[in-house]
Amino acid sequence: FPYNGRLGTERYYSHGEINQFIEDLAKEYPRRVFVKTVGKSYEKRLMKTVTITNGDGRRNKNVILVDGGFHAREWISPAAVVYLISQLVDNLEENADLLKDYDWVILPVVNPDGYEYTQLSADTRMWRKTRKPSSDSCIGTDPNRNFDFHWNEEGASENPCDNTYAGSKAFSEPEALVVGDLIHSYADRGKMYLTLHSYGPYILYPWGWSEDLPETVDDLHEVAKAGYDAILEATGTEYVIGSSTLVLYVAAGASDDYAFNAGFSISFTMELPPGGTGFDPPASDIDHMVKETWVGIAAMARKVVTK
Ligand code: ING
Ligand code: ZN
Repeated sequence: FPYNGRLGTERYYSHGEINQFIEDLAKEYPRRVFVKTVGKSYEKRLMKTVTITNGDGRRNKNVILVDGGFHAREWISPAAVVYLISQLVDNLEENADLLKDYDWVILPVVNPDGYEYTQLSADTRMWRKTRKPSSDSCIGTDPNRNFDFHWNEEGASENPCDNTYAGSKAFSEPEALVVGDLIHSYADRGKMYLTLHSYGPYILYPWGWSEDLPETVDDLHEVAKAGYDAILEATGTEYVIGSSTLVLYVAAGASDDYAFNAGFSISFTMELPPGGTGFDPPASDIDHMVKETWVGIAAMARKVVTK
């Protein structure tokens, strides 16, 4: 496959390839696509957002914030984010409604050190956390337990060797802090926050820190249901919708709770379906999985922009 400025769905890509892809898009569409380096991982990889607009030059539109790759082994997440970026950029007319009053700000790989580590060998393939040493003998913190909202209260571990280690303090991990800062910088105009994980299939909304449901649970459910319906119709995959605590387990310090509390009135963790043994869908599954995910995300965004 000669490189045409797009990443296909035939394989998974490295963090460097994904960064190059968004840089190339910004060069190709200098009025519509903007790349910004928003931080560095512990191992000094550059964390870049891509902002996709319709190019009308209007400032301070509403924002839909999307990220992927929190957890190293969940490779289908960055793959789905890459596909979403291509869809928004290449199908401007079809998606005009999604960009008219909204800019999309996207961070494809939140945990690049972990993501690269899982690409090293079969032995490291199932790594979940970041890569900063957290004690003499153990490495990594769960970035999705490291946010400064009810941090470390429930469903997180204080043992640095555990997969859900919350960190030495809230935002001890540079990667989580980058996402926290992004959430804050868009909080006043942020409408939807979407973070892609695997595996489910679930569309999860707050709260994750307690069994309580937000007062606006009906709004959250309505938007999630739009994604559920669209995916069920397109492929037959049936997602489960609900609060993370009630569908899965209580887990404080996650990014969706943080974004919701900061002002994103719609905030979801989307857990894509399993593949392979769970976290490792074969490359031949990427194409249908990322297309299905885009159908759901587009339907949810459509619900948000017409609200
Ligand atoms: N699942 C999420 C996790 O971080 C989650 C589930 C999402 C819990 C949001 C709490 C809040 O454990 C995966 N697969 O990472
Ligand atoms: Zn995850």
